[in-house]
Amino acid sequence: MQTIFSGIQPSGTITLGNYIGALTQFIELQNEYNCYFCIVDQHAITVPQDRLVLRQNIRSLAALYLAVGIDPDKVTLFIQSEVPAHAQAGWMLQCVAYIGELERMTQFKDKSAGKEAVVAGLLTYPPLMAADILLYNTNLVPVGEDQKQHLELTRDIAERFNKKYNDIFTIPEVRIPTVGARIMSLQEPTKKMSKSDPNQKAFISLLDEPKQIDKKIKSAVTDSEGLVKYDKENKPGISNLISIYSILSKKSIADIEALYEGKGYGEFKADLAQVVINEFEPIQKRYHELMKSTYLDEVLDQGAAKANLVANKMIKKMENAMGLGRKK
Ligand code: ATP
Ligand code: LTN
Repeated sequence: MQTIFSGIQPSGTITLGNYIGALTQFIELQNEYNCYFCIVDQHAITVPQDRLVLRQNIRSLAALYLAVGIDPDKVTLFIQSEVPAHAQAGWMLQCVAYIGELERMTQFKDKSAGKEAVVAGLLTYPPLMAADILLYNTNLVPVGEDQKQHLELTRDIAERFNKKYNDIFTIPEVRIPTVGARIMSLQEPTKKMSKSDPNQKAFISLLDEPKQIDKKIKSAVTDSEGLVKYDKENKPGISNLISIYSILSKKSIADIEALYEGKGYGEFKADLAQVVINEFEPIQKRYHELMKSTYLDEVLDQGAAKANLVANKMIKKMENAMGLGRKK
């Protein structure tokens, strides 16, 4: 059976973008692959976090993974910082990665732009991500479009290590969904929807109340044409909303355009809000039950135990390949 690894940062509450771009893929794949899904809290601290909020977001993300349908009997769900091998392998891979290639990463450029003091972790984020993936002999990494560049770098780092030291890493492939790989911000539809966007109106979170969802969709930026027509170049706002509608309702874009012919954005937006609310309602119900239970901790303990076992084997191989410590 082939192995899958993917991670989500507990940098806020997951958004409709994370749900469509990442989580729905995970649910589909868990039946056919040996899956590792990780709450990458060490990645989240590359930008400032409040410690109590971070703790809350970690737990909440774990509950949301389960609430959307991730089955802990099928997958290994764990918290990155509870598996020290990630930081250990991350360091070794920092000694393989070049500063030049790290500086070229768009995520680094975006997140460091305009900042006076940029922490080193923001630059060295990709070797840690490569460590996450390479520790588990991963074959496939399901992610949204924005992570493609990081995956290419992971492959380069793995190939470089294999050539320079010893051929121990599986070279992973990226898996990007054909639709919904890049859900856009509701306020700036040329920018991706992001859970850490300071503008709350720019994203829909999985835990938003029906009223908030309705309000956010109604105030989503569109255009003055009033035509429900998909045209990504010239009408990015309405096109983004049509994509969301299409993915969640499983109706084709053409069917949606036909359905709203001669009708304005108001009616379309009200219906879309209902589609999103209906999708989230059962998830939110399960989420609140899980947050109260001790089951969540059992799942995370078991996940960390399994991940530690597998990852430590790879650490030994890496240390042997590089000549660290004594032969084990
Ligand atoms: P942050 O705002 O902290 O950078 P984020 O919302 O961009 O967070 P991540 O935790 O970095 O989310 O990403 C988790 C997964 O969701 C990744 O696979 C990523 O590619 C995917 N993803 C993130 N944003 C979107 C989006 N707007 N559309 C589709 N997929 C997305
Ligand atoms: N960089 C990713 C989060 C992430 C990840 C991973 C994704 C960290 N480690 C390993 C896939 C595999 C992000 O910002 N979305």
